[in-house]
Order: sequence, then structure tokens, then C-alpha cells
Amino acid sequence: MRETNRILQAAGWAVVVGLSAGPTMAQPADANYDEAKVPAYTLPDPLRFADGTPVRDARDWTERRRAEVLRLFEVQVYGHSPGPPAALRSVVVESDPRALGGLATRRQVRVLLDGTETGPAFEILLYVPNAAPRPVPAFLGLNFGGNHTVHPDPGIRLSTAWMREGPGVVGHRATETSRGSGAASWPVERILDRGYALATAYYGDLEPDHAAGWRDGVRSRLGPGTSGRFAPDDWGAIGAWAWGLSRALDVLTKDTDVDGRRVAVIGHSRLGKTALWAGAQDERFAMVVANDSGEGGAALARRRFGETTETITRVFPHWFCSRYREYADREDALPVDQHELLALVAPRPLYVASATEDLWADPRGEFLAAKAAEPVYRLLGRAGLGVEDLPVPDRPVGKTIGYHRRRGEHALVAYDWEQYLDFADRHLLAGAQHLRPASSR
Ligand code: GTR
Repeated sequence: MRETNRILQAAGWAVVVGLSAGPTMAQPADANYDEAKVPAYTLPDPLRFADGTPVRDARDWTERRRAEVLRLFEVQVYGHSPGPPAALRSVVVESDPRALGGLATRRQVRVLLDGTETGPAFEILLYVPNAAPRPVPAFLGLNFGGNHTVHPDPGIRLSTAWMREGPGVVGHRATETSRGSGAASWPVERILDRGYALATAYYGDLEPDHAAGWRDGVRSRLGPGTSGRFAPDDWGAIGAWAWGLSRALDVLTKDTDVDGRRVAVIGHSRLGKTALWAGAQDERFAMVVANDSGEGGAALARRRFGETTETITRVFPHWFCSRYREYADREDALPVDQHELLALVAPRPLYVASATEDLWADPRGEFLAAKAAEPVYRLLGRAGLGVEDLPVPDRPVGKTIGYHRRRGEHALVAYDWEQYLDFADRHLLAGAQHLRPASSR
């Protein structure tokens, strides 16, 4: 896709709005990109309880330690999210059994979170391959620009929600010219040809991505924010987006064309962080993919390389629970690090990916986190990464934890998808028998 970037200068920061990557990037000129300047650090041991006693076996992890780690991420990093709303209702607002020239069945589903037409809602775009035997495995991921940006298909409903200014967006609203503007990140036909359904939703439906966005998102309508105040460990925007992914999964598990036990959650960048948090909390996700997720995602917080806890909590305070800011420049005080977020996905297949030019996201830190999650996979009888060293560019590695470092910039592109599809083939097709039954959390 042709990249159209706008450079804004704000208080000494370069803010780049790039629609192919979707998101904004804010990078200070003095960020550390020198390995020699990464301070020495010791990672918390996922296989040791908070009281120091060792986790001895799979049962210790599954029944006690996993919950302890999850709670630390809730209390310190992303905040608590509410459970599923009892009144949730979904309505198919459009469908076409012969979409994309007959390749797929398209359905657009409005998810009414409190069951009413006027309450908080978001919209799922679902394509199911017509040639594949039902029920099919699926990829589910949030998008940055509205469902209509993932493909030029004129049948996709144009989003009416607030969105960041960019190509085809006027006055923070999408126009017809923005159709397909994010298509480079969503090789829809290829995904369908490989036998997977694709479900996506606009993250801004759940919460507009800016500091005051919570007022117009689910956090002001459901859960603690309805009182107008958030406690230090109440959910942030990543929590709200991740919660939305679980609600989308609620809907997909009821769709007879989709196999709810074989849904992979995927996300790029801030939405990669979101996919990880969704997959960590909601064990119904059969596979988790974090593309260039960086700080607050797969990258180790203690490795001060590229983005740091200080930067991310200053520039994007709304993403996290407010307590997380207390760890700015104090990562060693954090009782967890991001390898333990990855470990929460175990024993399910997990894919972490980096890009060579995406130093802001710290590719090495993403790899090292995957490596440090491996002991938990091993304890649960899975092989994990299976390699010791950061692989050369464009060489995918891994067993139950996949990893690659694509040559190129911060983006989700066809190469990345090819690796995820291959990985899904290995884990969601052949290994389907070891998947958990679909159940509510
Ligand atoms: C950047 C942010 C990163 C990453 C990125 C994105 O500005 O610093 O953590 O999430 O945005 O979402 O593309």
C-alpha cells in the first residue's frame, strides 16, 4: 500500500501518522539504540511463586501460579476488566453468501454490548471461505482504520465512528475514498484460500485511541469508568480493546460456520499488545499472534532499548492502568516482565514477530521475552521456541512459540501473514485434538 505519512512536530517529538502501519509513533530523539547501554537486569522467574517457593509441576502452574501472574498484570500493568455483559446480543446487519466473487460468505454483525440499540456497540466483519469444510478455523484481529479499510469490497459498511485523520478521513470521519486503505495489512483472499475465516472489528468502536477516548468508549458505559473515576488498577484502553476481542469471540463461538475452539487472535503494534493481553486473559483463544508489539507487548520492559516504560506511559497513559506509570524508569521494581505475559498463553501456540528496522519495538527484547517464556511451555510439555539465538532476518523459527524477524519496517504485511498461516496450519489443523473445549471464562 502507498504510505501516506503526516509529520507533526509536537513539543520536540516527531509524531508520524502512517496508515499502512495504522498507528501513530512518537519517538524521542534520545532513545537508546545501543546494546552496550542496555542496563544489566534480572528477570522475575515465572516458575517461582511470589513468596519465593518454586513452581514444581504443571499443576502448580495451571492451578496457582498462572492466576498469580495474571493478577499481577491486572493490578500493575493493564488493569482489571469486567466480565462478559449478561445482556450482550448480536444482530446480523448484512450478509452475502457470494462475496468477493463467490470466494467467501460475508457477514457483518453488530454486537450490542448491553443488548440495546442505543447502548455501546461494535461491528464485526466476517468472511468465511466458501470452499472450506465447516466449521472453519479463524483469525480474529482489530483493525486501525475501520472495517471498510481492510478490503476495497464495496459491500463493507463504511464506519461512522471517530477516527484519526489520514487518507480518506475528513473531520475525523471515514469517507468512501478510505475503502481498502489498510488492505496491505489484510491479505483477505489469501487467508480465505488457505481455509481460514477472517473476523475483524474497528478498535475505535470500543474506544477512540486518545486520552479522552474513554468518554466515548465502552469504559464510560460498562465497568468502573461509569462513575467517572478510575482506580489505579482499573482497565485502560488496551484492556477495553482486549475485552472487545473476547466479546467478538463470544459471538464467533455461536456462529456455526466458525470453529470457536480454533480462533487465533492477532494484532499489530498497539493492537499486538492488545492481542497478547486478550490471549493471556481468555484461554478460549486457541492461538495468539503479536506482530511488532514492542513495549507493553512482547518486548521486555527491563531492557531499556527503543521505547521504554517511561516513554510509553507518558505518551500513551490511557493505554494502561494508571499504576503502571509508577514503574517509569523503575522497571526493576515491576513484579513481572513481559516474558510472563507470553507465558500466560502457554501451552497454546504463540507467535511473536519483529521487523529489522523496527528498533523502537526492540526486536531482540521481543525474542528474549519469547525465550524466557519457554520454561513454562516446557513445564507444560511443549517445546517453546527450540532455538537459542536471535535468528537471521526472514528466517522463521520455533515450535509452540514461533518467531521471525522480517526484513523491513514496522508493519503487518503479507510475509508476516504467510508465517502465521503456516504456523496455524501446524497447530490449528494437525493439532486440533489438543485444543481446549470452547467455554466461557
Ligand atoms: C507507537 C508506540 C508503540 C507502538 C506503535 C504502534 O507510537 O510508541 O508502542 O504501539 O505506536 O501502535 O504502531
